[in-house]
Amino acid sequence: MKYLSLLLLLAASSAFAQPAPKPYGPLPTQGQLNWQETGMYCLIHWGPDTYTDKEWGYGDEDPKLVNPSNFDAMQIVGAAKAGGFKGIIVVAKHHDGFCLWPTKTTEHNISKSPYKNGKGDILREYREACDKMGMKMGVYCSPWDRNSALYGKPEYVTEVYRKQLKELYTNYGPLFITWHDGANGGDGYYGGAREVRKIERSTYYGWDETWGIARKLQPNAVIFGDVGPDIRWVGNERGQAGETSWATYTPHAPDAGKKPGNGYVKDYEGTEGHRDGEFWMPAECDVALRPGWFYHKRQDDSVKTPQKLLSLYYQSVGRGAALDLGLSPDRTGQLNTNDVQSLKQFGDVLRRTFALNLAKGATLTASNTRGNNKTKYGAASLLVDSRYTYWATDDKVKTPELVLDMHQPKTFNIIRLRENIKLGQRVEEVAVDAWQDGKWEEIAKATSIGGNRLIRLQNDVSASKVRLRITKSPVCIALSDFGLYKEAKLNDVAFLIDNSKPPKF
Ligand code: FUL
Repeated sequence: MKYLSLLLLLAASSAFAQPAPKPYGPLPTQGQLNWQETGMYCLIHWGPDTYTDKEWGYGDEDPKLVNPSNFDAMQIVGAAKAGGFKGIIVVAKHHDGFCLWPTKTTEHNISKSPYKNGKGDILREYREACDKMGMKMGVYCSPWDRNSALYGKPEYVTEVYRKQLKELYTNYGPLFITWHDGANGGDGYYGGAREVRKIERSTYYGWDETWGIARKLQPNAVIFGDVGPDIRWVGNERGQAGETSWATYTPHAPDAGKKPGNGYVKDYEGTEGHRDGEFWMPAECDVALRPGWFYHKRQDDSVKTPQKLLSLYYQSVGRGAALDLGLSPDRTGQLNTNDVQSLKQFGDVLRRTFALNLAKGATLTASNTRGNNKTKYGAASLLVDSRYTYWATDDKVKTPELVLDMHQPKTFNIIRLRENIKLGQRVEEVAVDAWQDGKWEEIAKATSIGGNRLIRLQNDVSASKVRLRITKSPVCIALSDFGLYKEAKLNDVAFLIDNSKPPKF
């Protein structure tokens, strides 16, 4: 008896002594982890272009044009929330230079419009709506400014652009992202000069210093730019990350060497990222709900359908990237009902689909558990709703297997896998099998697991046993999630909406 307790004690202490797996490659910052959990947000374009029916204003638009009859931030933010989005990015200034907040840096702002007799502040209204609805907020302030007479001179950067960012970072509460687009320089009004002004994209804005302002004033915000430094552009505006998409990336700015910088970049490499990338810099997929980023009446019938949004969701969020969906309020200052309806149906399908993980309650048998310590590293963590509890294997075990016995047949068509990315992106390839007619049949394969990987099967699979095989990983695994889901049918959702009965979960 004495020996038995001693043995048990030894076994337990050696198991607990087993250190956590060593992190692999570049790791996310806290801001990047928050961003990964945010997953989906909307980018809201509204301003002079809404009234001139353009996509890029020249910079000479009369502020009086911006005169919404019924601007309603709650309607817009509420529609985004109903779509399952967790935050919004407000385009506070687009290339035309018009500022939606009463900035001290230029006269070309909302206080010169008739809106609220010059006392309006669109940013403040969005902030209040976000707070009321539990939504996150971010800002987009275009570096290119076709209105400013100073654009092209160093003073534009020091006296206008950076001061605008300071105002936005100081007066509108905590921001989760600051978004810096890559369209830079060209013809414009420029205070009446009406000429072409070219700048050196990678050096003109002094990005290191400019981003330093965000780091100081909004330490939890991530910075999005063509090539980071925190979040990279996916390289297209179709909302699609690569089938293989690494969170790691090495930007190619020739002047800045390998340092992240908003300079020249091989955009197309943003789609897949780099397996051996030097930085943790996952992709954001931006795509508009309509053909354009701004509202155009003629596009009222071209709003992306919930089905289309769903496939974009799997091609962005499902590949470890984020979905940044463009919304375009109209001239009244609200979203068109077609947009609202599509968002709502999309959100309902997502909520209903992911409400139930069919793998819950399964008996799990793993081929290996780190230090045999099931409490700390056991596969049961995969079914716990946390992105950071995880199943880990011994250092030398890089291709383990896991069998899930669900005890009765379950029908699914979505498989979800996530790694504990606090330990880096480790797993390169996996395969999933289903027990069919007395044998294992491969039903799916996937690459680059990372923070989120959704596999949408062509057909439903019914099985009582499922097997996960990690087929390629340079190091031992640290997997945090395994889920099986059955996608809700859009028709069911539409039916519920028609009857004004929100689905119950
Ligand atoms: C681009 C801009 O040129 C477009 O107008 C839009 O704002 C898009 C989201 O970013 O760089």
